[in-house]
Amino acid sequence: MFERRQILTGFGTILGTAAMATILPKAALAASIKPDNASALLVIDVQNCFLPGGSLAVKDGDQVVPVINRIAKSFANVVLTQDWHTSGHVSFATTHSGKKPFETIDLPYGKQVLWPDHCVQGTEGAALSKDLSIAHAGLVIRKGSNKDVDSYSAFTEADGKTTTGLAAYLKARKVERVFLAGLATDFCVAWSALDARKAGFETYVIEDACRGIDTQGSLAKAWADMGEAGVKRIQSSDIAV
Ligand code: VGL
Ligand code: ZN
Repeated sequence: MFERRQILTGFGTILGTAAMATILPKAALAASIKPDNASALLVIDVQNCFLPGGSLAVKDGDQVVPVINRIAKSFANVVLTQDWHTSGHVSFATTHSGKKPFETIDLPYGKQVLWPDHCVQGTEGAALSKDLSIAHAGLVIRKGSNKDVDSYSAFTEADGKTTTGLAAYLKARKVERVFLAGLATDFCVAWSALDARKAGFETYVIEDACRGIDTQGSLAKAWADMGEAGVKRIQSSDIAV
């Protein structure tokens, strides 16, 4: 199933990584991952608030949609997530007098970045993009509904203990590998990927199917943290469609 890695490792030991790229035929590099029944695609927060024109728009966020629609066809198991806050949520700058978006505060569970109001339950901004086309998705997880606790992760709230039930759902369905796509790379995608590793899943982030917010070095830090945790960074072209 992961021929690319095996090929790279084989050549790498003999020739070193620099030589590899030049001698490997392109066909051997393309689309070497074939999702099976033990694979799930997690589509993180592709919601209007995070798309151009939204209150917490991620740059080029809309560009992930066609990529996700294409790869989703290869997955029997797809889970969608929605950031789903109360009004007056603790993560909103407007909830804290004198605070502006992108400042941070200390909360009982740790540092919290403050955001513009976004993804309020039942609003148009919280709706999934109308351009997402994944009718076969089996589950929608809504997270961040606790007024006093944020939840970037699709698995566990920011208190580090309250579960959304996603890991148990995936395990009940015999999923061993998760692939992440969506918004934003450095917050909800990264936190979900790190928790997927903690829950014991083989974890892949599909870089070109994600876009980041990148505030105060968050994007570089997210990739570093994910790399350290054993999250694999791949491209959508690595997935056989
Ligand atoms: C997100 C910031 C605040 C995300 C959600 O989906 O990455 N980022 N809430
Ligand atoms: Zn949020």
